[in-house]
Amino acid sequence: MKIGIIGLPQSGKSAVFAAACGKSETPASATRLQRAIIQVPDERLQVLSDLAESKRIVNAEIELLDAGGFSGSAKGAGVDSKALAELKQMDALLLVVDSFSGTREPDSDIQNAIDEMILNDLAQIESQVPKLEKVVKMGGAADRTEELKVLKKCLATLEEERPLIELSLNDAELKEIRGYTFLSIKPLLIVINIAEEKLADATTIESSFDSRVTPHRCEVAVICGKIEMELAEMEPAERAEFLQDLGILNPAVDVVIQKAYTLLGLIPYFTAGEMETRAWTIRRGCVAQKAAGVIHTDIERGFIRAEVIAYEDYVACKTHLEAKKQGKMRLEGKEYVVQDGDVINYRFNV
Ligand SMILES: Nc1nc2c(ncn2[C@@H]2O[C@H](COP(=O)(O)OP(=O)(O)OP(=O)(O)O)[C@@H](O)[C@H]2O)c(=O)[nH]1
Ligand SMILES: [Mg+2]
Repeated sequence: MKIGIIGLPQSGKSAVFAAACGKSETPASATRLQRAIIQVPDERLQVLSDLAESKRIVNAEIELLDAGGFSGSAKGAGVDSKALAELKQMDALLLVVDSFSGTREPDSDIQNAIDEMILNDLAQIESQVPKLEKVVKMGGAADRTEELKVLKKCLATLEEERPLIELSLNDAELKEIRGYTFLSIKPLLIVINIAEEKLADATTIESSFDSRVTPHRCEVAVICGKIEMELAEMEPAERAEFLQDLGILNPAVDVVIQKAYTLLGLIPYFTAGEMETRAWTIRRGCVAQKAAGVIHTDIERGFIRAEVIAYEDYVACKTHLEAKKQGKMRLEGKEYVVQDGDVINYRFNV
C-alpha cells in the first residue's frame, strides 16, 4: 500500500518524509522522487511481545513516496509529469500544508490542492468520454457501456467541483474506472505543518480543520516538521526526555503514519509467539481465511479454524493458555470478520 506526499514547494514535504523514515535530513534535490518503507508504530506490539517473550517485533509497513513535483497550486504551475504518473499509482495522498512560515493561507492551500486534483481528473474524463461514446456506439467485442455510465457519473461530480471520493461508488463501479487512477478518488490525509512556537496549540489547530474530516475519506493531522526531524535523529532516551518536555507521549509523525494506515482502509491483526510478535496487514472487513493468506497461502488453503483472542483479553489474561481457561479464546470459522488487534493462531492442514 502506497502513500504519496504532495504539497506546495517548501511546504515541508521532505521534512515529513524524513521524520517518517526516522531520518534527520531533507535531501538537497527538491525534485527527485524518494521512496521508503515505513514501519507503522503500534504500542500494542511491545506489550504483546513482553507477554509472549518474543525474540523480535515486526511492525506493519506502508510505502511512502516524496514526489516533489505536484505543486497543488490550481493554476497548474507546471505539474511534473513523471511525479504525476507516480502519484496516480498511489493508494492515498498525504498533503503537506505550510502553516509555519506565516506566509501562506492553509485553508486556501488545501482547497487549491483539491481543486487541482479535480481539474486533473476532469481533463482526463472530458477527453475520454467522447472517445468511449464512439466505441460504445460501434459496439465492439468488449462492452464498455458500464464504464461509460460510471465515467459520466464521475463527470457530473467533478463538474460540481466535488472530488470523486465523495461519490459513493460500489465495488463493481470502482472496478470499471480503476484503470484511470483518478487523483480525487484517493483518500486524503492533510498534514498541517506548524511552527515550533505553536506546538502547544496543536489540538486547537487540528480541530479548526474538523469540517474537512470525513471518516475513511479525509483526515487531518498537525505536526511540526522541524521538531519531528530533530526527534527522529535522537537516541531513545533523549527522545523520551524531549517528548516529556514538550508534554506529549509520542512523536506526531507516529500519529500521521497511523492515520495514513487507517485511511488506506487497513487494520492490523497480531500473531504472538516465542519467535516473534508481528502485525499483519489486512483490509477492514477481511475474513479469517483470507487474512490467513497474508501469512502464507498454505494456511489459507488448509484453513480449519482461527483461535482468536481480542487484544484486551490477551493483555488481561497474559497467556494463550489462561485466555483459553477463561473462555476468552474463540474458535472462529473462515467467514469470521477479523477485528483490529485480534491475536490469532491458525489451525490448518496441508
Ligand atoms: N520553522 C519550520 N521550518 C520548517 C518546518 N518544516 C519545514 N521547514 C523548513 O522549510 C523548508 C522546506 O522544507 P522541505 O521539507 O524541504 O519542504 P519541501 O516541501 O520538501 O520542499 P520542496 O521539495 O522544495 O518542494 C526547509 O528549510 C525546512 O527546514 C517546520 O515545521 N518549521
Ligand atoms: Mg522536498
